[in-house]
Amino acid sequence: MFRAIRRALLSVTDKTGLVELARELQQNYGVELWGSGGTRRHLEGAGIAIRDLASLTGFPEILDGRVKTLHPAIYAGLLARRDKPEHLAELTRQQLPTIDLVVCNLYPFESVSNRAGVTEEEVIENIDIGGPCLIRAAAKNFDGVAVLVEPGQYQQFLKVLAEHGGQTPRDYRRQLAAQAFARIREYDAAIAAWFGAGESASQRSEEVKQQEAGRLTVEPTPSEEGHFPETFTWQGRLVQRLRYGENPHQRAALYRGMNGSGATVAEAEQLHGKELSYNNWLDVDAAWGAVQEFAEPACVIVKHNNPCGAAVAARLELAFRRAWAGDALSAFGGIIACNRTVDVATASAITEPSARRFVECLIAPDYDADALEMLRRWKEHIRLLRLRASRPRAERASGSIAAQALALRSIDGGLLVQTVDDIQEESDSWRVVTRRPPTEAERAALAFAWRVCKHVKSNAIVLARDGEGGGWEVVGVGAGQMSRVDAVHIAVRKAGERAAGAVLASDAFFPFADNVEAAAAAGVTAIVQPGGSLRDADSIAAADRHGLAMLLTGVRHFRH
Ligand code: 93A
Repeated sequence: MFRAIRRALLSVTDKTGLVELARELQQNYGVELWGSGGTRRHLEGAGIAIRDLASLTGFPEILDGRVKTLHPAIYAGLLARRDKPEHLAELTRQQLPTIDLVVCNLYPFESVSNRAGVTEEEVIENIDIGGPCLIRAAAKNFDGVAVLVEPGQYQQFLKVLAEHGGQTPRDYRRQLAAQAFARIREYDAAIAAWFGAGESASQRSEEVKQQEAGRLTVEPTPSEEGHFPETFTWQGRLVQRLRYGENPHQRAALYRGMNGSGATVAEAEQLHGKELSYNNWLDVDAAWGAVQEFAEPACVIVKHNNPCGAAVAARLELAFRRAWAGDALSAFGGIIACNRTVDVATASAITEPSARRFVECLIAPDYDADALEMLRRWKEHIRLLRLRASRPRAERASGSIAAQALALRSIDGGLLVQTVDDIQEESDSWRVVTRRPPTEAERAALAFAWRVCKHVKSNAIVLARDGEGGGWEVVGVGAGQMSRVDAVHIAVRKAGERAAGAVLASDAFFPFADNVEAAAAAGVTAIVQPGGSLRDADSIAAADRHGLAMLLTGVRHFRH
């Protein structure tokens, strides 16, 4: 059955898209709007007429807003059955209106309770009582009432209204009710989890715990090493409803694996700044993974999931300066990861006014108090993250899949699961294949370039060289190219004059000698690559012709 919307009750914490929705409801369909305090003020501020619920209930909001909408006058209008004349007659007797639409999203319990340093009182105050009641009442009575529980639903709702002359079909309202109850279940689960319900860990089997940690459930027997089980379950807990996904029209959320080790990126503590976006999380993950490659003070700057700068130096400040200088144009608006406590010297370098830097996020194991203060004062929005420990290396010796960290990615209708790319490599065992062996300095620079290259999307080429006063730095990156030689050309162009005397790392073998020719023409002196091409001999001959040193790793680092 189709139903028109004459009266709507609006009560939302997340005001995204509210003005547009309210305006369209009012102007196109003549809907009468009623709102709770903050929602009403927000709409009035945008010049939209909306009635005060107090004029319906005859009761003001009390107890600091703990009681705003909890009133029989509202619930009668929501719960009255439209198909029962007695119900409607009763409303008339009591002089109460029916309410046909509820737009309500809840206090942000999930994000507040996950915030670092939050107090118990703050968490408790963010348990929404009235909102879930409104939503449940509207959803129960979906036969007559429509309910929207998040801004992502508004557009489709307006489309449905437009298609049906301002009415909603029953099956659509039923669908909305299902979404509403699912949202309530999710919200209540987060609250119950915070209170510790169902957390009697000692009672749970090891198998269940592993499952919850996002690990495989089966401990393979020796004969089955490398075996993946028949079913795979990953469970996570909502950390953050993201404002949107990769693009504003996509919806998104971040989940954290159950029983986290405290050392994963999803568990990083945010100390300052705006909420991280979907793309921020991806880039923070990429930057953190890359900087963990290094034992010495190191800094990696990521843009669009690829390192654009990286450096290792005696001090973090120098590493930062060199990482930034590696490609200052690309670094603007980037994500910075450090593997040392951010000190005042580093914070001063990041914030120095003459450099006019713009940084989206910074992640580090910690911050000195003054450095943190300096960064906070520098930019209101810069997202500062702390992740004290890095993920422990997989226990390779056991060879068991269950003991290793896994990387999960989705494809249409499926999940791809692999162990993470954390093979231990010793550059000493790389094979020299050219007449000229690398110098010690070249070998060290190659080892640095190779580690960065592992974190660059394929086809990946990294040019690096030693820094003044020690350490190494990236001078050019060619990332995500469909042909390897294009990646070489891009890395060389990025490096400019600094390509001469640099070393080159390639994440996979050279299919043709043109890569080596291009590198040699730019002045590259040494190359590291996995080897394994049918035409390795051609590449090696080209290197010999130009006096380059070449090392083969026997290990490939594709990153797709
Ligand atoms: O504190 S409450 O649990 N008590 C209520 O009666 C109530 N009614 C709606 N919170 C209540 N709400 C919530 O207030 C809604 O779920 C919404 O998130 C928020 C909107 O408040 P305002 O319109 O004042 O910004």
